[in-house]
Amino acid sequence: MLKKMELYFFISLLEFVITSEGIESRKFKDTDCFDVDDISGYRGIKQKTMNGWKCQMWKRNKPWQHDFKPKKYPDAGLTKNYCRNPDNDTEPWCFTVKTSIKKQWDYCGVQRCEVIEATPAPLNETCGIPDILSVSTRQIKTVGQIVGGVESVPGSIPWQITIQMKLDNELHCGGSIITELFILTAAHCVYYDQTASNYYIIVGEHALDTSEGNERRYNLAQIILHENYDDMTVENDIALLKTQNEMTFTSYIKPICLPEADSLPVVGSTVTVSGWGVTKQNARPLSNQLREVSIVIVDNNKCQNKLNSISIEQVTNNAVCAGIWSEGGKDSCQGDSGGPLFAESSDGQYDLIGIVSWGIGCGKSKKPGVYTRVSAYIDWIESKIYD
Ligand code: 4AZ
Repeated sequence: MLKKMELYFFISLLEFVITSEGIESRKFKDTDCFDVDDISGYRGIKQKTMNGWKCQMWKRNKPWQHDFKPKKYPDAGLTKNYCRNPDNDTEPWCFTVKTSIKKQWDYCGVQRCEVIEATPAPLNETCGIPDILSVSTRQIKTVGQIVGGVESVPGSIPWQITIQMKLDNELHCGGSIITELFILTAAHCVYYDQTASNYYIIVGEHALDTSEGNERRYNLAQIILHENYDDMTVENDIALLKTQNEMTFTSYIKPICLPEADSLPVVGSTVTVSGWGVTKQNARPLSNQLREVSIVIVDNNKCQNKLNSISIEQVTNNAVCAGIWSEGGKDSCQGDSGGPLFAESSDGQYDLIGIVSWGIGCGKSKKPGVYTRVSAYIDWIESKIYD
């Protein structure tokens, strides 16, 4: 007779699930749910409570001091900030990072294995947490010689991808992983050739000319351009790429979180932009290694006033400008387009703030780079992903 765990494994291999609408094919991991007969056995990667609040790291005492430490409960799977059940409660739970409410913890709403529903994997379920850390804390990394940047630690920006054209196998643009099937990039990267089969992407990449063993290549099934992309003014410079196969996440391949819809990046806050673009304006070749640079969010009105009168491309309220206003010297440049502008949020996860879009030259004083503001397009992204 099959033992229980073996039975679940067997069922998950079949990739079928019974719902009220009958039997549907659906890929799910056996860790998507918890087993009522092994109440503390959930080892999935949900890291939010049922209200959507992020979980506190188990080994930390901030914001809440507690006794459920990995050392004290070595068999409870208290890894990172994953929902767990070390005290044999009725279902997995976690302490929350929310300090504005009295409740220090809450249930995560993990489903029981028998009643799992056939819904697509939600956005932001687990995202924006690299396994591999950057050399120094990104917020304070303001020096270095991308333009004016530094080489990234391989794997420390696991959402960064390259878009290549099959015609020449050359790097064409950057992009960011947001789910197992979707990449977010700039519309101008794929506007001139909208045939999905002419492109492929590489994930887990660092040095373009070296096979380091972490890279994977995926073909594209679909290119979804924003309907209102304007190639003259470069407004709504956003596109989704759907891969033919689900990407397998590893330490080198992970999605980034999307910011809260309609949130505005804080003027003066530090953000990071990364890519294999040129390190000087009009200076080929591209960078062989992935590079990154820390820059600062510029006031949108100030940016519009400065750039809109001297450029056909237009900064709108759906864009965000970033750079080092007076000095210049740090910027994205040719080849970085489509790539991520990202920032660590208060809960320690990285959010995709912007998409490299355009600029007047690179690294010039008072000419910050212009990025598509991702928070302005959350509804659009969700409508396409859950289509
Ligand atoms: C480009 O040509 C490009 N400084 C991208 C970003 C910026 C400039 C140029 C921003 O792809």
